[in-house]
Amino acid sequence: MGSRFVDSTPYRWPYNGDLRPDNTALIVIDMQTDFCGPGGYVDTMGYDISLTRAPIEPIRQLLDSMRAKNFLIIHTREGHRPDLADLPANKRWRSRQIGAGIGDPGPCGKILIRGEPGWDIIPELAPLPDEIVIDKPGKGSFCATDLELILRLKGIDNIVLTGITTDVCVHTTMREANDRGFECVLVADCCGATDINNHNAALHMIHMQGGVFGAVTTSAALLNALQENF
Ligand code: C5J
Repeated sequence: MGSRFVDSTPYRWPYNGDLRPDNTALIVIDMQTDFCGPGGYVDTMGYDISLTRAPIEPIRQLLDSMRAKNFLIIHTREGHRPDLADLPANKRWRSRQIGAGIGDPGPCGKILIRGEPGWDIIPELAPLPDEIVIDKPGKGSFCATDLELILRLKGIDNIVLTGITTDVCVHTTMREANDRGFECVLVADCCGATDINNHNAALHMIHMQGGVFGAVTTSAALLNALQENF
């Protein structure tokens, strides 16, 4: 049992107080133009990108701090191969129903396609050259990727989750990580959804059953714990 905790709900995180730079990773999920930039996938669907842009500055501050303290930093990007071989037909069909067909041309190039401008991580949160970037075809970061192998090889027990969107890719990744035995915390102001009620509901769900997928904190509480302990 360690003694380094972050103020969080519904319990102090991590459960065992064993918070160290060499057993804890920060994951920044899908901070791509397609999800938070003008002309990207989310914008083309007609959603308010101010909601998905809100976490940019809090994530930037957290990245600064966790980079300086030598935590493992991992970025993810949702996207598909240019030949669309990894794009399920139903995912494409559904995106076309809302006028933002994955693989179709848009203001930021082909929507959600690897290598296109819209698929890039936004410059404010660009990965450093030595940071790990996981390309994923789905919502969860563990599906059809080498994320779990990398986390195990690096000795990671604890995962700090940030990015967009709270209710889709962040939640799916948190659930996948929790089922694999990782101890997860979601940083509320470092996440955003296309609908504020969905964001709030996603946070609420985590609080059930004593923290059914882990815990919820804020960047202020996490920065404070990092400053006090490392
Ligand atoms: C979605 C994501 N919402 N990154 N992707 O389709 O949450």
